[in-house]
Amino acid sequence: MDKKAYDMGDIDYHWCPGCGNFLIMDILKETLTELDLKPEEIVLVTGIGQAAKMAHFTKMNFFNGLHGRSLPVAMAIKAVNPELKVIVESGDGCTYGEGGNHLIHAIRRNINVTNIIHNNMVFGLTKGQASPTSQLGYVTKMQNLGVFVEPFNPLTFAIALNASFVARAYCGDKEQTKEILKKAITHRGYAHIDVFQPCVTFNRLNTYQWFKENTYYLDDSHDPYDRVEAFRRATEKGKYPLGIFYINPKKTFEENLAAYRENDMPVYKRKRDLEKVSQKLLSFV
Ligand SMILES: Cc1ncc(C[n+]2csc(CCOP(=O)(O)OP(=O)(O)O)c2C)c(N)n1
Ligand code: SF4
Ligand SMILES: [Mg+2]
Repeated sequence: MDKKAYDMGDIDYHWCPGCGNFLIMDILKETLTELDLKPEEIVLVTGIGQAAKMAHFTKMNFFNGLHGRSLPVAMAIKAVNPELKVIVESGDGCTYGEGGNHLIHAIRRNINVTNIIHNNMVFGLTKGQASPTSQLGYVTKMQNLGVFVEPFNPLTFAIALNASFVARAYCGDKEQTKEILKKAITHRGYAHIDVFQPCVTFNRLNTYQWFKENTYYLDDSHDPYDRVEAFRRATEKGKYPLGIFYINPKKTFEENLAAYRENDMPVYKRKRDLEKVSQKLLSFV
């Protein structure tokens, strides 16, 4: 596979110069190239926001949905065609704010998708309001006395829901993020990757330098199959650990669906007797 296969060619990228979204896009393209996944084998499902625009800037199947509503779309795609590799991708506001309820149930159902959250700790597209992950005391034009709500912790949240795969990365570290993404994309089941991403225009607190100085990597002594330990690491005060916190192999949503219990042929490929289906539907009226 050639990385250029995911390029849109000569297009305008509606992101600010220096935005961390460029790095995430590049890392994702390289990860997919190294995994030898063809653009036609992938569907990128996004919500609304700066992060979500990535669907317009990469060459692969995509669905750019409503704010916070990417996961139900991803679930429907997997239900109809489990053979597709579905990557969900959006911002911290879209995923943890507007889409919070969908997130709970996508994790519980264990839909076999990779969920990449560009966590810039701000609402970028709408010009810099606080998001669920903004830090305490963070001052914006809207929160002019500083944020007084404790930030949402996506990792403890996902581990508490017994998610199948939970990780955190920083887009300034290309090789490490690529390795985490490779493991997440090849993982069978819901994989949650919160990716720290500087917003150079609206977040002057959590800068490239800040992320560098305030993160470190989990080492080999961390056992990702130990849920209590994963939870403990995700609640650490001070510097933020990066890496794979938790892995919990279990049956996926698709495997649990009645349609796939005895037949793994994607539903969309199956022949339907439309007469029979409509008779059955009419019998409910
Ligand atoms: C239901 C709904 N609420 C609010 C909005 C307005 N809105 C669009 S993008 C956005 C914030 C996006 O922030 P985030 O998801 O963190 O993405 P970023 O732009 O930071 O990448 C908001 C509030 C909307 N489009 N739909
Ligand atoms: S406003 Fe922030 S998140 Fe949006 S493109 Fe600019 S730097 Fe990136
Ligand atoms: Mg954001």
